[in-house]
Amino acid sequence: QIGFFLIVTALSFNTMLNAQEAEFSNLLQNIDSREKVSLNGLWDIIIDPLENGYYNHRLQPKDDGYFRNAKMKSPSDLIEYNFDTSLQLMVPGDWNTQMEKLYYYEGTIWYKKDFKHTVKKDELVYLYFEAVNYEAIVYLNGERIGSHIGGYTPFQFDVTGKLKEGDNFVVLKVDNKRKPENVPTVNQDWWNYGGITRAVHLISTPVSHISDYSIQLSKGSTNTIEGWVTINNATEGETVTISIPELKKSVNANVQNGKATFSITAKPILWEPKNPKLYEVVIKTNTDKLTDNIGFRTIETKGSKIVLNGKDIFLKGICIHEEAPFKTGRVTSVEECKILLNWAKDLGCNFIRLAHYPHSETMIREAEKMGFLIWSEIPVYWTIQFENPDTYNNAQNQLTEMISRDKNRAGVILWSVANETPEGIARLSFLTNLAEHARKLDNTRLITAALDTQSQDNEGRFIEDPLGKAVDVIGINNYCGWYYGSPESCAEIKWKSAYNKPMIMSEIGGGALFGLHGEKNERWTEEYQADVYKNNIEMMKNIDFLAGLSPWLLMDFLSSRRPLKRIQEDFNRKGLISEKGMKKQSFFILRDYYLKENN
Ligand code: GCB
Repeated sequence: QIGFFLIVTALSFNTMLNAQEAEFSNLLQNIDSREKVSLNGLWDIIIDPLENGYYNHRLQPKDDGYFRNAKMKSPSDLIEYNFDTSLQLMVPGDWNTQMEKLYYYEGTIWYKKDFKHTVKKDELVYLYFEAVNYEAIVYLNGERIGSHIGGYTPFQFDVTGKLKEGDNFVVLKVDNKRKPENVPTVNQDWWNYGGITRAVHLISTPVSHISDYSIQLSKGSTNTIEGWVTINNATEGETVTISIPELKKSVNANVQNGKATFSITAKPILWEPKNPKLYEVVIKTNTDKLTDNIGFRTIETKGSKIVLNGKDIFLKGICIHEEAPFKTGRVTSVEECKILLNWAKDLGCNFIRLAHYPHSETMIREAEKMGFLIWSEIPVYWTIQFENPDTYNNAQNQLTEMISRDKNRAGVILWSVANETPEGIARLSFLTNLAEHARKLDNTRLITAALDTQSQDNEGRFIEDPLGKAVDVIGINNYCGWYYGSPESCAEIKWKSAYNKPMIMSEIGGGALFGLHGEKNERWTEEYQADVYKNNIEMMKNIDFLAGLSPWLLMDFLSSRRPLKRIQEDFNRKGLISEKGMKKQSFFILRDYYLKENN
């Protein structure tokens, strides 16, 4: 009976979710091509663990909270906060690594920034946040303008008419408390960096402006570029021109109901790792003009192969967290992205798995320019509340925002909907719905998920998780030699799959402290880790449906699950490179393997 109830609940949940429309969020595209003012730099902050600036003593939201940014007017005034004499934090940046006392802090911090603005007629202004972890409530000049949930995707508010001539201030209540219903949930193996972790901008556009677009080769074709452009405040029937000067192509399309669709016959040089060709694409309306650099390529699967531009490709990859080299904390600069990516290049990679959440747009764009194929993921990680509709909506929203932002990036070939989720009816329906949602938004890329549910029998490991049905490419996380088995035992393991689909070994690995040496059976030594890699590489050679590999991971990273003193010191040590940039032995073992694979 309980089983029946579960099935009925899962089915009705399923129907409810299917009823939803797949729509983009109208997130401004290619913000670097827009006129914008940066709100980065030092922000005044108030640390507020009890949320005193939000609730009164009856725990009701109050209307004279810290967002009012009140100032004393007479000596007798009682105002128990003052942003102008407060602490300060750098934006973009996590708070944990900027102030010792915030290292473990999870809760609310108020941020305030003063700025000057000149009001111009005939323009719209958006307040754009590249990411805030986790929940943000945003106030402009003391008034609430909106909120956002999810720590790794961008969001924006139209603030036209709310900005004043001259002095303005923006206040954010940022809360990174972990909650069971959140995505990710309460446990995760990476640091819960709080704060305004990515850049903030004021972006101006003409009143009638290009709000979104999608421009790619149509699925399976190498000579038809198709897409659409949406216009905010469009005139019905107006013309949008899309041109690709290098290809000597230009088409006009008419706007109907705010959207123009088009198709261009062309034979572009295809984007690929060895030649990551990008074309300048210009989109023009009567009032607006945007330029983007776009690559064209096809990606599909054939049986157990991943096929790029009609040719089989083996993905030589590595997993990367968005953690800054040398100083730890969140990556905040293009230079830090480049260091990580150059290490991946040095390793011989053509592929990166950006774990376990959408990385910054800068990271994606730099990776694309360098020719990396990219796996991009939302933080549906471990055991989230699969039966909770709010949790589903949150995950779906993060997926929509990720695809919204990066749908024009040729480098991105895989959208991942989950990592290491436990089998079950509610989870299957949750993730199948996410996969369907991603396909409705973008039918040109492949859908994947990293699974750790493979079963084991005398002959080896067997992939039969029913989620395999919902994805195009199966990711497998498997820690032979670390969480189970000795390293030597791995080489012999045989793999079978119930699906005729490509499999990427999306994680393998083991920990080592850089500079710690010993016998290969001594945990935490570089020799032990190297042995894990050698034997796993042998295992890999026996998997005929293996289409790629992305070991765990490029660089050691902070995680509160890793307390072992003198070894971990809060770092997950499975990096091939230490957090200080030192390469461990296993880096060179993996590199040798990749250099011998010659595609
Ligand atoms: C995993 C997770 C990853 C962890 C890793 C580990 O399977 O996907 O987030 O950090 O294992 O080190 O245990």
